[in-house]
Formats: sequence, C-alpha cells, structure tokens
Amino acid sequence: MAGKTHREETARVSRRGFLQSAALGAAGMLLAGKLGAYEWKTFEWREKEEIPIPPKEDDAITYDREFNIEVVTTLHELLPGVRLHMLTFNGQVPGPEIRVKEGEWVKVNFTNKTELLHTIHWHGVDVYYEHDGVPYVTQKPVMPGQTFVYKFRAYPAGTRWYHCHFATPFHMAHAMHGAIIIESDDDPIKKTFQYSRDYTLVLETFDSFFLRDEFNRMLERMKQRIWLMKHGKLDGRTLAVFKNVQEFLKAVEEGWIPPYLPERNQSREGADLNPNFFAINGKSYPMTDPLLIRQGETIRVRLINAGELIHSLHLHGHQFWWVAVDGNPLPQPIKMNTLDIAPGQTKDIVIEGYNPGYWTFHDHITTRVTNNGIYPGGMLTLLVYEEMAERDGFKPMVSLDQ
Ligand SMILES: [Cu+2]
Repeated sequence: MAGKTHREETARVSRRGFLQSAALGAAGMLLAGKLGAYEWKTFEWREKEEIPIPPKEDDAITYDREFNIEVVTTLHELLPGVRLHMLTFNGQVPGPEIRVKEGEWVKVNFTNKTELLHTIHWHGVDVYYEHDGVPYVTQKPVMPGQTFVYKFRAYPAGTRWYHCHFATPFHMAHAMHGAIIIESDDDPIKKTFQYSRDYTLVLETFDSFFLRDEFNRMLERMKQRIWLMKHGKLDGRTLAVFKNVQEFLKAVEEGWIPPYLPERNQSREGADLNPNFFAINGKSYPMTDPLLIRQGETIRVRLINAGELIHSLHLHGHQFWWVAVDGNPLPQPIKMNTLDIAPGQTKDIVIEGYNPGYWTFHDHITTRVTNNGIYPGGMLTLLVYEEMAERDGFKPMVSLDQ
C-alpha cells in the first residue's frame, strides 16, 4: 500500500465493507455509514400539499426572483474552428441556468431581439396556462422588439428546463434552451445520497448545414418582407391570431388563406435535421467540461435532453444510481451504467467515486461521439478524479507518448 494516502486507504476499506454488505444481504445493512452503504429504501412520497392555482395577474404577489432573458443571434464556438450562428438566450449556449426554490414566485422578462417570433415554454413546470408559451394557442408569439413577462410559482421541485416553443424546425435546431433547477429542502435524493457536487449537463444536437441554409433563407424572407411592406402588401392577416376554432373557420370561409397551404411549384424547404455536431453544455469533445469527483465523494448529475435525438449515455468503470425522471424522484434508485434519454426528457443520476481514474461518459450511439463524422468528438466527456488530475496536471486529451 506504499504511496497510498490515509484517505485512499480509508476509501479502500469502506469499499470492502460495501462489498461485504452486498454479500451479506439484508444483514449487511448494519455496516451502513460508508460509501455506497446507505439505507436502501423507497423514497418517501411527500404529502400532497395544496398548491394555489397561479393567478393570471395579482398585484398582491411579491416576486421572489426576477430574471432577464433575451433572444439574440450569436456566433457560438462549439470547437476551435467550428463557429455556428445560432439563436440563443442571452448569447449563451445553453441559456443561463435558473435556480430557484420550490414555491418561490418567479418573474422572467423575455425580450425578442431577433427578426423572428419566439416564446418560452417552461418544460415540466406547473405554470398558469397563459404563461406556458405555446404560440397561437395560449399566447401570442413575442414579436421582434417585444418583451413578454412570464410569471409563475416554481413547482414542483426537480430538474426542469425551458426552451423556445415557436416549434418550427428552424427554432428547434438552435440553442434556445436552458435549465431551470427547482430546489427543495425536502429533496429525497439529497437526503439519501448526501452528494457534495451538483452538475447540470444539457445535451444538444446541431446540424451545421441546416443552420447555415436556414439563416440564408431567413435573410431572404426579411428582404421579401421589406418589399411587401414597401408595397403595402403585408397586413394584419398575415400574422393572424384567432381566439377560437369558430373564429378561425369563419375567417377561412370569408376568404382568408392559411399560410401553410403549399404552393403549386413549391419545393420542400427545410429538409429533415441531420445533426453532425453533438454537444454537452455548448461544447463538443474534447472541449467538453469534465465531471470532477474525488475518491469517496458522491456527485449528482442532472441530464437534460434539449436536442432532437435519443441518447444512450454510458459511464465507464462505475455503476451509477438513476434517481429521477423528468425532475421527479423515482420510487427507488436503480443501479445501472447505461441510461437512455429521449428528446425533452430530464434524468438525474448519482455517481459514487470508488474507482479512481479518467473515465469516459458518452453517448453509446457511436455516430454521436464524432465531430462532423470524425471520432473522437461530440457527446463525450470524462469523469475525472481530481486528486489524480492534480497529481498529473490534468489534460482532457490522453497523451499518446506515455
Ligand atoms: Cu424561437
């Protein structure tokens, strides 16, 4: 054991204790108190508390938290030499992480600084329906230059997210997304695992060809719109909003032409998305940030699939605990090493630091660990043991001349 620190030796012994406890079954629970040997139990479901329906507008409400979010066009660097024009929130990829406490009243001033229409949808948050961000259905789209104020009570606790809900492929292909983490003092995951670090990984897909083509098309449409406005051919009906189905049908009967009708000679614009770049928090490997852990430490990792594809995330050298889906704690934690996550979903995992090293954590669908087709890249990061990184002088890419 020469060269091992007391800390490492302690962790090794506790690891043995963990293995013994596994072998002893229920009796082994008496050895609890060390890494991995916490009590295995079903999460206690919280009593259903009375949640007031958020009022539409109420001067009596004091807002606990206020945020400003702007949609802007950003030249974002995924990797050295790979810079893509994207629509972003506050110029960041992903947008700013909003962290609030469950029950807090939140106000978000959302300003559209682009020539397109946008909204924000609070994905997985129980908001009043007029603040849900579905354009033409529950709210008018936020027009260029306009500000819309979203107001909601943060509920329920968990890993949730927000994104633009102006759901054309063009908007979905961009980076108009971010995490909203609603914290709770009653969080069963925190209580059970006592983790010391809390990571958020937003999983993203980008089609560089699609983005470029769509931006060019947008500029073309802007030219057309300016021409139409100059010639008085752009009126209110072009961007019509109807209050209900009856009103919509009446307008069609009276000769209003729905904008989605295909023209006779129209070719298909906006082919299917075929992402060639895959990112974690706005960066592709090797520029992805590593997950740092220490031997004996427990960390929580919140995964948010903001892209268009299903991912199959695999961690090397460890079994982790899957603890929550869509922000909500599972009835009990599940031990695994490969976790699938569908578009729109969030999943939380807990990793215990029991196997020092540099371990990859990546999408097991191998076309996603590439940058424009070249391996290694894309949706890949490392679980890095900090004490080793400090000793070695951490480099994210492995040196081949060892
Ligand atoms: Cu949008």
